[in-house]
Amino acid sequence: MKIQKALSAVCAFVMSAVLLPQVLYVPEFSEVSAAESGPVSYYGQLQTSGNKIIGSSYKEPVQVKGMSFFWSNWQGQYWNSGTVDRMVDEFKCEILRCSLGVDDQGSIYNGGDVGALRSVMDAAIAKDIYVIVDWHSHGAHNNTNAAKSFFSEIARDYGKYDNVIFELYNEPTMISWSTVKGYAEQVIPEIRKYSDNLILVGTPTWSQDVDAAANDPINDSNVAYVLHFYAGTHGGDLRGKGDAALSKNAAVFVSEWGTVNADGDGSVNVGSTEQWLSWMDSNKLSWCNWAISNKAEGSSIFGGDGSSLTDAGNYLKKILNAHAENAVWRTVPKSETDPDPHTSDPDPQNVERLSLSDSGNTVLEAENYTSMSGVELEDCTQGGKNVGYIESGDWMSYSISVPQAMKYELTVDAASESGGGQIAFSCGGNTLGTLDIPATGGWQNWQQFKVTLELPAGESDLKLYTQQGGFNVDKITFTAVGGQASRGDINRDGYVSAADAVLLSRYLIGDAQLNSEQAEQADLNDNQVINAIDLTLLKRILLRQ
Ligand code: IDC
Repeated sequence: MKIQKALSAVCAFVMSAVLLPQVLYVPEFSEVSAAESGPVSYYGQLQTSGNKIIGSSYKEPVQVKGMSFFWSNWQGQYWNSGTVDRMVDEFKCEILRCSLGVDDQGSIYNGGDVGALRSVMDAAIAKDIYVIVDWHSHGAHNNTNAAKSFFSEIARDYGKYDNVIFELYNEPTMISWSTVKGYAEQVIPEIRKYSDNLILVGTPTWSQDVDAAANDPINDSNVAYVLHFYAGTHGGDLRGKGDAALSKNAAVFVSEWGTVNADGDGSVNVGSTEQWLSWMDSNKLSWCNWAISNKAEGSSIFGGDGSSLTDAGNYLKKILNAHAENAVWRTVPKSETDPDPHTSDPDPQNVERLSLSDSGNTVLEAENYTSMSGVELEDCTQGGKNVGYIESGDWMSYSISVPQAMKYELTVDAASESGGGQIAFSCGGNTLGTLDIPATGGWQNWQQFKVTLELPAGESDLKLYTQQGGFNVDKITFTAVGGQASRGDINRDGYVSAADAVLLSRYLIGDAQLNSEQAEQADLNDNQVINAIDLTLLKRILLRQ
């Protein structure tokens, strides 16, 4: 059930609320409200959860995709509600990034227009999409006070909208992470006076060194680190930095990327872009593409006439429209993703019985239960699905077939953000053993936990009952212990060999007696009867040997 994760989100919210000053500002300007139903009313406020970003009302990883406006001071003609509507309706953007032009000394360019920024933000809120307020500078730390007063004002007026994301520093250049972090630590409290929304922090080397940030993270519960790439220039090395940051449990946000070269020009590099897109999809990284512009350079989505689409424009429209085909908020009714939709238990599935190998490994995918109570499936970072929302009293049942009664070591791939829990394994009402699952630091931070169980022979239902929740389970690997049978050594000479088959054959025709220890070895399927089936099982073991 979803209570566990909802609780941790509530705790995160309460904790961040505690850090807020006592008096929350009540804005005086006229309220903006969503005229349409879009991703924001579905997912809610974006929040970091381990290395993922989830929604306050959708507790699964959220990935939103959209476009970035160009420097406001140079392409102000697009900073209006007409462009926002076109980006949402035609391009299917779920997020827009407002790159407010700020010079290298950290001051808003003369042409920069905060009024236009506000009208774009209002239009985005009306369309129910996410909107990033980007302090688009390469030298913001040179004027921290300007950033502080700007973000304080914007957070005061817009921080209560789930739509709004604050991006503190587009791209620091060749400066240290500690300098950037020092700047962010001064600006963040200005925002936190009014809002606990997601904050994006740019990283050194034009927002590439997310690994450096992940090694020394900012102490705030809702911060993600920014990675920018240009497909014509950057490839696997930069993705490696992203992977390193994710492996340190940092949330990564691609607030700007280009299909072209890092100078913003050149032709669309489809091959490299596709590699980047699939990497971002597999890590559920949200993104904005550069740029809503008609400047004569390859990254502009508009041509010289200001409205026709360039190669980059057509390509981005295609990518964003394809994403719209599958986006959860467009395809799954909200009622189905609301907390704990399970009203009737158990929930059956049509799954084939799994035959366990008696000599090697057999993998059981946790989602292949035949029935369950109270759990849900979700996308797994290890591939496929995992079982999630497992809480005390929830269970999954699996149809298995065991060639002969023997010990198996079960390796359970499990994850738990905090707390963990305990699984009790049973077959036919008999408890076989229990396994403790400790916290792994994230709902997709998979670790392996082992327990050895003696499984009865033949077909049975293996039940995983949750003594205490909660945790996620991805798969269980069954390893026949020692790769050899724990039965079949009927003459007790330490080996399962042809001599045992001869002894069993003689017993079956009444030509030999077995003592109780030998009889236990002869009852290969552990059904309390020694007959020709046991001889067949024994012969099968011998043939494999
Ligand atoms: C570029 C514009 C270019 C402009 C330049 C000014 O495309 O026309 O002359 O800014 O600095 C980034 C930056 C983004 C750049 C873009 C392309 O965030 O502002 O825009 N880029 O160079 N980082 C990597 C590439």
